[in-house]
Amino acid sequence: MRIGITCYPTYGGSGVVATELGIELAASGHEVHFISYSQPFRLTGRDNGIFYHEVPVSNYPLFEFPPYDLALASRMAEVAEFYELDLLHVHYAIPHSVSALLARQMLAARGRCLPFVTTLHGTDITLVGLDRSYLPITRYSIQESNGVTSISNYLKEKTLTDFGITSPIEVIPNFVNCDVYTPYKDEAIRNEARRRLANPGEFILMHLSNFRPVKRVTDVVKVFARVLKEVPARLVLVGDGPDRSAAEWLAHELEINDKIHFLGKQERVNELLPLADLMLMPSQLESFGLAALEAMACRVPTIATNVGGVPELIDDGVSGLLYPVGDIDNMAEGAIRLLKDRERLDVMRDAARKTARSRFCSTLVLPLYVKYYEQILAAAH
Ligand code: GMT
Repeated sequence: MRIGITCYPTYGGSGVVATELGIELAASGHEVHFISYSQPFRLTGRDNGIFYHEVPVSNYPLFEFPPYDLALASRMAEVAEFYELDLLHVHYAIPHSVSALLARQMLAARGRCLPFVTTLHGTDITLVGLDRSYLPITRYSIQESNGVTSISNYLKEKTLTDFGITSPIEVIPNFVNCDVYTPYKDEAIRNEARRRLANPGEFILMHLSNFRPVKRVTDVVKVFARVLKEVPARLVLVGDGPDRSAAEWLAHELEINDKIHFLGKQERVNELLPLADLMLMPSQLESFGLAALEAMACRVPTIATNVGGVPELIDDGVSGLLYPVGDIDNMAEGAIRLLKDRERLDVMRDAARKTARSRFCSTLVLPLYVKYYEQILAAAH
């Protein structure tokens, strides 16, 4: 198939999922065309069967807000025509599904069929889509999509209830390539690599996100401060975003800044994650929690909040630990008990990797997308 993929290229889990999906599709022989305002950040260095089409958004003094959605729709229609795309797959409803809808209509007027699939990721429904100003058009573009998938049951139910959507939504969970996200085979090499981040005998706690308020990064620092009172440890923060400076301020205030590494945005998180002993994800809401899945594939269990789709990924007490939002004391207590019980930690680490491999590996999930595309194409023609 020839598939056009549109996503947010620089920020957040939906762009990561879209990029990894494109890479996997291309690796299995499909032709993938990314259409976006900049190259998706995880795409660097991959080119077999993958094309990237930038969307130029021209500015003009009259445009207080440059019309990206229109430029995107235009480019989608052009690319679909020039490269004979079979379908478009847009990630994150706003504004991508609206642009895809326009592109489909533009091509229909020229006698061409261009169905599109919308994948819902989370904040497009839970935050942005419920803003009254975005709700009607988001609902319309979801309803008008040829196919809609959501990355968890939680998000599917939320969309059906909050948006009153009547068309079917297919749940296709997020996935991870378990050969790329994998634990170190040799413990000595892992220990050597850990020395860049921690002294021998220190545990490594990690957090990976876009540092938006929904991620509650200051809770990560607070949990770590409590853990540090009981066990020698370092905190490694991967990513960047609006709440980074709040986290840095707190680290200084608590006088633990010398135990924390702010690494900023990193391209190869698969090389960092397996160095951790525990992942922290104390989010206000996660419709899935991709960062936790990537850690689990690297045999790193997550201490997370019991919200949204997270319980569909993490089995509390088995492959990680779940707590109510803001329950800093118990999250820290859970982490300390786990770190002090090497045997229990090892069992949980194995369970985390096993969950990633047996339920969320790209080899299992990719065929679900391909089958879904085939259904959509059959229905559209
Ligand atoms: O919250 C983010 O990190 C951004 C957002 C996105 O769409 O980029 O993430 C959502 O999609 C991810 C990938 O499917 C999910 O793993 C996240 O749980 C989800 N975030 C929220 O629901 C807050």
